[in-house]
Formats: sequence, structure tokens, C-alpha cells
Amino acid sequence: MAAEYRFSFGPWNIHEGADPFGPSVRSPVAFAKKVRMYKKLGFDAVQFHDDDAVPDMEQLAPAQIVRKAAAVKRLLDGEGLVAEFVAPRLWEHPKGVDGAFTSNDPKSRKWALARSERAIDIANALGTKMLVLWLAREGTYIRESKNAIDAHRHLLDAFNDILEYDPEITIAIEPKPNEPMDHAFLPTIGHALAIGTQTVDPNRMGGLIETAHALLAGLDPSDEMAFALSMGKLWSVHLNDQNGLKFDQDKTFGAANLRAAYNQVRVLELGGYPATGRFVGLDVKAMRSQKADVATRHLSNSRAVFLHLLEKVRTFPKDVEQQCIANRDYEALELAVLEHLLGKS
Ligand code: XUL
Ligand code: MN
Repeated sequence: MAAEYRFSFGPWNIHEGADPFGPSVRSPVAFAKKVRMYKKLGFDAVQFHDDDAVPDMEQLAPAQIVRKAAAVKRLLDGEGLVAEFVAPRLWEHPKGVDGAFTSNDPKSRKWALARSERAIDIANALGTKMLVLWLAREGTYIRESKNAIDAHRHLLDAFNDILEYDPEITIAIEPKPNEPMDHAFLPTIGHALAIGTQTVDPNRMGGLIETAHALLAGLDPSDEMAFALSMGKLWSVHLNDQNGLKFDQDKTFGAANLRAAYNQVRVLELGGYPATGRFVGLDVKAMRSQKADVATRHLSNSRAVFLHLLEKVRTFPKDVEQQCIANRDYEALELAVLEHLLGKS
């Protein structure tokens, strides 16, 4: 069963535990060491920010960036891993302080495009055709600071420029409604896919849905996934969990709401996700209190929970489901689901 679904995570998912209120509590793990952990943890693909692959990229010429990325590709090959996507990290550099593609400063917008082009070069060197855009600072702290209509047009221009830079690159937008901004542009998959239809090549525009981001938007993650799946636009997922409307928690998949997690696995099954060849990404974070030697458990545990829930989805009695639906007895269906999850059927 595990072989059908293939799993991925990013190097940022093994981290030092710093949060806005305190510094690191664990020593950094070198990238080469992280790469060696993937297979042991049950994962087959690596998700990258551009500077996860080439940390000093802002100081390097394009050809040097490509050479460094090619060395990372050899590292992946050596471990039998593939790169799933590259995401330009536009939110840490001073030039992106007020947004990148939607900055009011044209010089910043120009930088954002050049940085995205370097990210595409890295993606090509790593052997992936997918660019993920988490639009971190594309939004506002106060509404009056930007013309939001212009901002959306800037986003469309940027997507078009990216699509034109490389005729094979595909873009998966990872929507998130807030954090770091008060309000982010393109907060849901509906917004992301709608703007995709306006680009020069809608076929190369899709989405990545993260559980926590959908919950922060007050939406059901499995329905967000269903929306994208119905159009063949679910190109990756960031499964995790979120306990209510607070900071983006990136908890272990299923840890806060097992039933919602079950429904996310169910919708991936209904949508034939594994047959698309796409990966199940786990964007999860270890608790700050976790000791270093067990600070990868959140990854293997999330994968294990996914596989347990997959078994639950596949063994749910179909006849009961059909009968309850035929009788419109959703109370009975709900109890059947709960009892199944509780191991009573
Ligand atoms: C931010 C988030 C990012 C993206 C990758 O909330 O989820 O980790 O997934 O840039
Ligand atoms: Mn994410």
C-alpha cells in the first residue's frame, strides 16, 4: 500500500526549533545529512526552496547557480531521491520586505522576477518542472498601503513572465490567507485557479493545497482538494494539522482532527491521486520541546498516520455507505464512520 503513495518533505521540515519568541533549541542538521535521512523515514522526494539548494544564490552568477544545483542533483541521485519542486524564497530578502511581485517598488518587482528565473534554472538543474509559489508577503498589513487591483494585475504579469521564461515550467500556487501578512492575495485555491485561467498558458497553472492554510481560511481542506482534483489541478499537497485559528502550526498530520485527516485521505483516493504520479508532501514541524535525536518523528509519524487512514478509507464498508445514502440516513452514516475510525467495524 505504501508503494502507491509516494511522500515528500522539504529540508525546512527538519529544523532547529526557533520561533518568534525564542532562539534555536537544536543544532542545525547539514543538508547532506538530511538528504541521507529521507529514505529511512519512508520518503522519496525532496521539496526545495531555491536557496535550500543553492544557499548563497544572491551572490552568484546564473551559471554558478546552475553548477551548484547540478551538484545537489548528484547528491539526490546518490540517495535514489528526486526533486519534487522548487519554490523561490521571496519573503526573506530585504528587497521583498513589502511583497515581491506586488511590491509598490518597481525595482523589487524586477528583482522578484529575476529571482524566480534563477529558481527555474535551479528546478531544471534538479530535474523538476514544477515551481511552487507560496505568496508569503504578497498582501497587506493595512488595506490602504496598496492598490489591490493593481496588485492582482502584477501577480498575473509575474505568472506570465515566468511561463514565458521557460516554456515547460509549471506553476503550482500554494494559497494561504494570512501570516506573515494580515491578509494575503490569492488566499484560497479558488483564487489561485481563477487567476491561472487568465494567464498565457492556463494548462501550466495548478495548485498545492496545505491543510493548515485551508483551515486558517475557515475552509475544509478535503473540499479544497476536491475542487482542485475535479479540474486535474491538484499538483501537490502539504498535509499537516492545525488546532483552531491561531498561528500556522504545521502539526503532525491528523494530530488535531483525525476525522478531517481521514477525509483528506479519502478525497485523494476518490480523486485517484496516486495514479497522477504526484507526491504527498508533509509540511510538518517538530514541537520545539522535541530533543534532537527524535526531531524527525513528526515526519515518520505523519506518514504512518496517512497510511493508517488509507487503510481505514479502503476498508470502510461500502455497502453500509450505499445503504445509508440510499435511505438518506446520514446519522447512521456518521456513526458508521466514527465506529470505523474507533476500530469498532
Ligand atoms: C508557509 C509554508 C511554506 C511553503 C513553502 O506557511 O507552508 O513552507 O510550503 O514555501
Ligand atoms: Mn506549505
